[in-house]
Amino acid sequence: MKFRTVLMASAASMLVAPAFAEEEKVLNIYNWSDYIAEDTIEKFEEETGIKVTYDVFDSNEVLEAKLLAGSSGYDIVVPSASFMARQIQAGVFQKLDKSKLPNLENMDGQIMQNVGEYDPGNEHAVVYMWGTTGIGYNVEKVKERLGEDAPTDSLALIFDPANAEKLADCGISLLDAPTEIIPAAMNYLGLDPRSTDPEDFKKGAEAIAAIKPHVRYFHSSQYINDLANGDTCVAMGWSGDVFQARDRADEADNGVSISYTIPKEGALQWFDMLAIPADAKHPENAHKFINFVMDAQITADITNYVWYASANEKAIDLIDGEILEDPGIFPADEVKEKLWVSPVYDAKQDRVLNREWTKAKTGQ
Ligand code: SPD
Repeated sequence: MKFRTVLMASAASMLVAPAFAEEEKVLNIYNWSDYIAEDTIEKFEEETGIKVTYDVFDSNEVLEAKLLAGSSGYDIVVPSASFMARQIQAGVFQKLDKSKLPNLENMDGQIMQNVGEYDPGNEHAVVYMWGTTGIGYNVEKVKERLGEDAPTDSLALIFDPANAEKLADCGISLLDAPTEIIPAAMNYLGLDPRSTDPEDFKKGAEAIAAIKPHVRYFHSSQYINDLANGDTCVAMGWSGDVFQARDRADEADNGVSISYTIPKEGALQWFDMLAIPADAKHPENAHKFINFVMDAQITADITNYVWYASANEKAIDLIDGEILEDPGIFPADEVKEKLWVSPVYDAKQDRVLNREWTKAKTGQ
């Protein structure tokens, strides 16, 4: 009897063995460019012995295309929450095993609850960093062209064609991000930036087409260096990226002074999420990485390097005062009230947005 029990037990353990087999010590990460501290990956590798391959992107659309095609080969990806919501519906992600994420307790409960709108119960992802989409500008060059009263605190700086024309020679860039720039243009026009009415998309796109002759390019990462080097002077861009541009200019000591504003009309507030694709080959290692990033010191180091806000409550005391006190990174409550979060566009709305975007970019 005893022998039979042992046999059965060992047969059972053979059946479940693959689930517990130790993963090969590798991890494939796909994150936004300019979005991690210099030593984060090295520290993770040292601590865990896991070898990381780290690739970057600068567009939610590019990430989404890879995820929907399947077999991306990635174990960790970082979609923005509004994109992640529909990717969850498409079955792209696996649920997190929260027993492997003890550092979850470090996260800001309010922010996690807010992103629960996109992922009920925070079952599939945790917040990596968050930020706003606002205006980065070269203080001197804008002043030279628009005077002391240049509306640097307003979307009119970019979307008023008269201003855009005066700034054209020093270079305006817009993010290549239809779900962000069309709503910003709608907001400039006094429309609800969260509207999903095709007519509103069209009006927003027409406002972009009106300034298109004065826009040097649409791109979502090149503007960091261009602003820093003085090669462009206004960018509609992501908060931390503009602060990185300012930092690079300061380090180069090249006389370029960069500033970032959240427009007074309001701005998009977004959350980028750490998630594990359903077909990830190394989910154990992926959980180790997510837990590692939620360590207060590690996430504070990232914020201190990339100038994006952390959603980690325990990290707050470890963040540089200069960053913590900057209203462009951690906005005051009255500014927060003017921020909006992106709706989850369904496939049809997404098609209309993209069609209008193409028309605006090609000036049709
Ligand atoms: N360079 C890092 C940029 C991260 C930007 N995340 C974009 C969120 C867009 N909604």
